[in-house]
Amino acid sequence: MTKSALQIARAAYQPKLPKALQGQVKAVFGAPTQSVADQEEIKKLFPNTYGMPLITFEAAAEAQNLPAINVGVILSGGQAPGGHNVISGLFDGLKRLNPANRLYGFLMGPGGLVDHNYKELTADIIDEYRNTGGFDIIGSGRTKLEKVDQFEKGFEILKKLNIKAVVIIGGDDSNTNACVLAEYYLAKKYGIQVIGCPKTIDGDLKNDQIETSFGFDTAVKTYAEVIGNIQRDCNSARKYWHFIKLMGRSASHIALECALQVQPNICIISEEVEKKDMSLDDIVTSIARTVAHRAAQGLNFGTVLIPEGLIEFIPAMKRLIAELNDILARPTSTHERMVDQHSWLLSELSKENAELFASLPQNVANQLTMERDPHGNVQVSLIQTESLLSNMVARKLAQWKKEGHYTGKFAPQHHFFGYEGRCAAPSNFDADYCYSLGVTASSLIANGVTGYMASVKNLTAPADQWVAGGIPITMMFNMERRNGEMKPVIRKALVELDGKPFKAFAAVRDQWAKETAYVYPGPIQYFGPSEVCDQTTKTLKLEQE
Ligand code: FBP
Repeated sequence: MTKSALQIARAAYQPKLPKALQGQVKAVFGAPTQSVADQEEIKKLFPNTYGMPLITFEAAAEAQNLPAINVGVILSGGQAPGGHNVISGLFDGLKRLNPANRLYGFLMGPGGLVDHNYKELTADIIDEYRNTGGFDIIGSGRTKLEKVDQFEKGFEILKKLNIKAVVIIGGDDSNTNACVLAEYYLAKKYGIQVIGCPKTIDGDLKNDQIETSFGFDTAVKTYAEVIGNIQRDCNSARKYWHFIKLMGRSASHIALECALQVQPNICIISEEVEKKDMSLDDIVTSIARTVAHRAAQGLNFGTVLIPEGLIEFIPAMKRLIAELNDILARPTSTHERMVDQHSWLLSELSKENAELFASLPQNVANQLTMERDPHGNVQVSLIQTESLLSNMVARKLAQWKKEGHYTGKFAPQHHFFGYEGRCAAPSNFDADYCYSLGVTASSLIANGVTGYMASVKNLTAPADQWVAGGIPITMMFNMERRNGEMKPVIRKALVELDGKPFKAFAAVRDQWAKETAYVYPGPIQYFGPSEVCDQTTKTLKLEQE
């Protein structure tokens, strides 16, 4: 395989580890824990894994002398930079515990465990993937591990391969399911440990115990680089308004962090839109006002950052989507639907929803009615919010022009950044954090625990001062309604409007809207001065201040 010069040089990078993980490790067990809410219900659902203590790792003088074991690893959900380093850290940690330990990877996500697709990860394979982006070492998938027959199918192959522990690298749902699996195997006395690792570029798996999920750092730096380049282009040609949609499913952490890094003219935060009960027209009007204000200063250019999940946070759009879901799920003659679906839907919708539906550009109205997932829901991530907004802003400006309130030029460009950042070569932060998470997972396995998530804290300090340990997953649970049923889940972290990152943004955004205060972060640096290469995100810095 031909490799780039960076890949070759980067392969030799030795990730930094917390002091406690650099040699022999011992576990210090803290006091029993409780779930963040709904303690009684969660205790009942997890009688074997509830209340376990927090674990912190410290340097030890002596080795543990453990018998050889086999371990399995699974990558679950969307790619995030650093996944390969979690696996290489896990591999190195296991080999340090006992050179006869073996690691198996289940292929293409949790489905690999259920369908018995796996491969042994040997030193040669691991060496090919150190410090690289992507999940291609074993592939990933979105199969949910939640049913007893899947757990039993998994057990068959784990028993056959003599695997004593499985590490599941995933987001909030995958870690919730990891805990359900841990509880099941413990109740059945199958002797298999299950350990989770916090992954997702979305940054929404964080709480009092988990400071950040891995991958967020590299992904946002990659997007910020490209947005910075666009801003420089924009400030050079001075003729375009760039509407940039950013991945992140529901939470706006990615958009907010990019805004803090690049200082755009506008960044919409979905959580604020919901809190203020803003309508689509409110958002459009506020963008158009900024466009008009800049135009009056002769500045017919700018940048707008839009979080991927925005549509679902606009209360009126949410109501429209819910009604469309119901109408389209009804058995109706195909003839009625196909002849003039738009008029047919307008006649079926309630007055409020029909008005909103009629105001949408035709292509967006079509996306709302056609793109449905297997559960019958609109796939909001496929809606081109960036062109929806620019389209509606253009209409509003045209109206203002007619009325004599606006005289500028408005030429929009559209972008969507998501996949560009999910497999980027991990930044030093993600390379170090992920490798540390992997070694931490091996130490949790060595200590015989199950139902824990690997954790590394104190992340804004230099890596040797990071604190590694384990968090009982039940500690992060609360009960939430999912698909009509109350379920124990890890609470998804949305942008907090009283949190420091949002407040820092809100304090300066009016100035960024009027002036051209762009910052150009440039590409991630892997070699060079620490203040350039080892920066964490602004979100993490502000949150940990
Ligand atoms: P995870 O939550 O599984 O980490 O996935 C994150 C994500 O990249 C979201 O930002 C995005 O909405 C989604 O995955 C896209 O999914 P897919 O890869 O299936 O297109």
